[in-house]
Amino acid sequence: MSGNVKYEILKRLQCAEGAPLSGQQIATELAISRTAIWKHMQQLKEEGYDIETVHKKGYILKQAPDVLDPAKIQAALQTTHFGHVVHYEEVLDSTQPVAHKLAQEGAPEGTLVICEAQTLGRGRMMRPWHSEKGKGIWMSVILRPDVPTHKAPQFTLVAAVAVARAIEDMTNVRPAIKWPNDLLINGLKCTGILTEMQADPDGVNALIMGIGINANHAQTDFSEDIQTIATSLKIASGQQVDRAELVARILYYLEQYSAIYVQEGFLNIKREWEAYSCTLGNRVRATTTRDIFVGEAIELTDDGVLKIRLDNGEIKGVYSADITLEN
Ligand code: BT5
Repeated sequence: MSGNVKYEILKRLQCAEGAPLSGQQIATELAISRTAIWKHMQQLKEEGYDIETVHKKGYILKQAPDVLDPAKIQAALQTTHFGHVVHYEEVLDSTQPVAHKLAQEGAPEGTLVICEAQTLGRGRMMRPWHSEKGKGIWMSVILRPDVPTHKAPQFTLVAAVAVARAIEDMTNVRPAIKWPNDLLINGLKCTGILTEMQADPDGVNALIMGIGINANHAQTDFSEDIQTIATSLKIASGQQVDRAELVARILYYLEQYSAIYVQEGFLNIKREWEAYSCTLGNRVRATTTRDIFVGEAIELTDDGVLKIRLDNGEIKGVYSADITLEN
């Protein structure tokens, strides 16, 4: 069925919130026949949507399958432009290069690239990112903020706050942000963020915001090398997460917070970031490409730099590092 009609039907079924929706009404609104609507409903059922037909009243959406279908994501969207263009594939090497290419070709801000599985998902410094099929959210979003290049790393912090709020809304579990790019629950990693940049001499041309979330994994779904460091939202909340709805929520907050950042600067984002942080006030080990610093994380500066007070009292500013919490 055409993505557009599917989206229009799903949106109406969702908005009806369990009340029967008349086939005639949808048919009139979409200017197609009732038979066509009936066929679309059959197709949705085949795709796993539990739709009840109530005689003479219409259709009720009882349950939607946990799929990252663009029509399902878009039916749940509450954004002005984020997520309005979606590039979906079942399997990709990685969503990042696809988003890079689309950005180079002029894709608009808020374009989403998403898939069910990545075969070559990557973290920072090309470290592998495990992207189990059908269990997680593996997505890249194109942002086009009008900012100079040195501001780009702060968008990792913007995204961390956006994703943390979306997760909290959807699961009632409050993740902690570990500077700069991890979300943890009970000390275990449920989300990693990777911000990459396309720049020209005038500043940022595009940011490719990669977000990986372990959503519905059981502990045994994680491969051996991350068994002891990873968790999922399902493990933490005890409940299956509707991934498409979570994606829509993330896009909502990403749109909000990136606009706040561009209009008002980092300060308001920083306050929210601090409230989620499990880094500040703690003893940390920061491994940068050059040094290892051990001490207390005392401050996030307005530039997004983490300040660490070493045991000898010296204060170091760290732009990017791997952080281990020491207590
Ligand atoms: C990150 O890197 O945490 C950024 C991860 C970004 C992934 C998204 S998915 C969509 C988009 N497309 C991509 O190809 N990437 C982005 P980093 O801080 O370098 O952490 C990487 C480390 O996390 C690895 O070395 C493992 O130890 C660990 N790790 C790998 N997969 C994991 C997973 N699924 N859950 C928890 N930890 C994992």
